[in-house]
Amino acid sequence: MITKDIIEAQNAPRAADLETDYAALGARLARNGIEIDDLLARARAFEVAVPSWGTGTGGTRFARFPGGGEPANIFDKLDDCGVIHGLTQATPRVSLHIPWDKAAPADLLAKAEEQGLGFDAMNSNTFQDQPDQAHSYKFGSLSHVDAATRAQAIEHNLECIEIGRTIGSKALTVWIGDGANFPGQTHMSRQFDRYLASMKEIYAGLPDDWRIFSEHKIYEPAFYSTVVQDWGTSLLTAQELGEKAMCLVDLGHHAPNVNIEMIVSRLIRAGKLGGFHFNDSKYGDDDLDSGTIEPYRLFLVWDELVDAEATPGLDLAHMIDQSHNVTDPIESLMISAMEIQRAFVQASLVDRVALAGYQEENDALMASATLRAAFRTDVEPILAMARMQSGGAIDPVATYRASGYRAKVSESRPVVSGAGGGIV
Ligand SMILES: [Mn+2]
Repeated sequence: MITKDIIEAQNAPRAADLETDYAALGARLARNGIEIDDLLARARAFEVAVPSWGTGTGGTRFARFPGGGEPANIFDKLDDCGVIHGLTQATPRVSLHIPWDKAAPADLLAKAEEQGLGFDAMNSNTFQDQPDQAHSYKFGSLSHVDAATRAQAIEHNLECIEIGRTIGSKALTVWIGDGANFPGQTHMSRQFDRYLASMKEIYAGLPDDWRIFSEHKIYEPAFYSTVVQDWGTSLLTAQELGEKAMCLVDLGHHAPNVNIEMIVSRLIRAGKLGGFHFNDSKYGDDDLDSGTIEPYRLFLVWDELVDAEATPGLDLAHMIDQSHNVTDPIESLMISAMEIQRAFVQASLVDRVALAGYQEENDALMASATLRAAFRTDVEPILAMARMQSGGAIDPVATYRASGYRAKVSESRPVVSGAGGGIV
């Protein structure tokens, strides 16, 4: 939808400045013994998945304010994801959510191929009721007191695996909203036992080359206790299920100020980190674009991920998971992909030999300064060069706006009602 001609026309007036900036940064890095082309190669190889549902406007419990030209179905969403990847060259895979994205597998594969995309982890949904389901999830799903409700939730997850198998996915992410709103409402231990028993049935349905990700979240929709509320519960789950079960850390699913980079480190140490969901927050949850509030924290998470990248068996699935309320979702997802990529490249700049030396000498000041020296480096020329060389846009947002994509799709996509709360 955004042709090579448009991208090239937008890149042309920016290319000379980019070459100048890239050469200047290369000379500066060379003085520190860093070869800029190595970082360029890393930037070009970087990938983060996009959630299909992120292409629509989110909302809060109070309202949703849809934009024009919102995707009406999974095929529109894949078109939008194709735009995001086409311009950033950083998001070649899309994570589907069932039942929102249910469609004939052959049609999904054909549309993905048309857009040059593949499929990432599947996401199940037992946190809301569907019109045709027999049992309500109002009081829980995989941990519900009623066996028939649990069976229905298990069956749904197994169906997600089946759909995923047909489109080349290799993982299932399970997040449940189960919990309690009042002290005494549930027996916390028995509720967790029921959850584990259900997860074991899902685990038994995993193909050999698949993994299951357990995603924790501190609160909401349950406001007193949540069954999988923290990384400890998630680790217990993954350890009890078996080697194909891993923990997935979502940046926004923690209390304010929690040291999330340390959680990453601990889960890597346990051999149980499966992936990461990127977003940002000022107070809680995952409603803001990656890197908008605490870019240094994003960098510190990546510092742990890069530090551990040579760990045997470490195979991480990274995805953007955020809600867009006041921006064009395509623009937010492109900006976020680039911010995540930026933190990855900055973390790749850390002088790990020097850092290890300062740590051995208990030189706290220089150890900290070593991290900040990498974080302060403006790596934008590397990111822009990576995009250009891969066929993307030097300036994705400017190119997207110049293309008139949103106005064009607004002509064919139906206007969406803003009534009611949104999916966040
Ligand atoms: Mn998430």
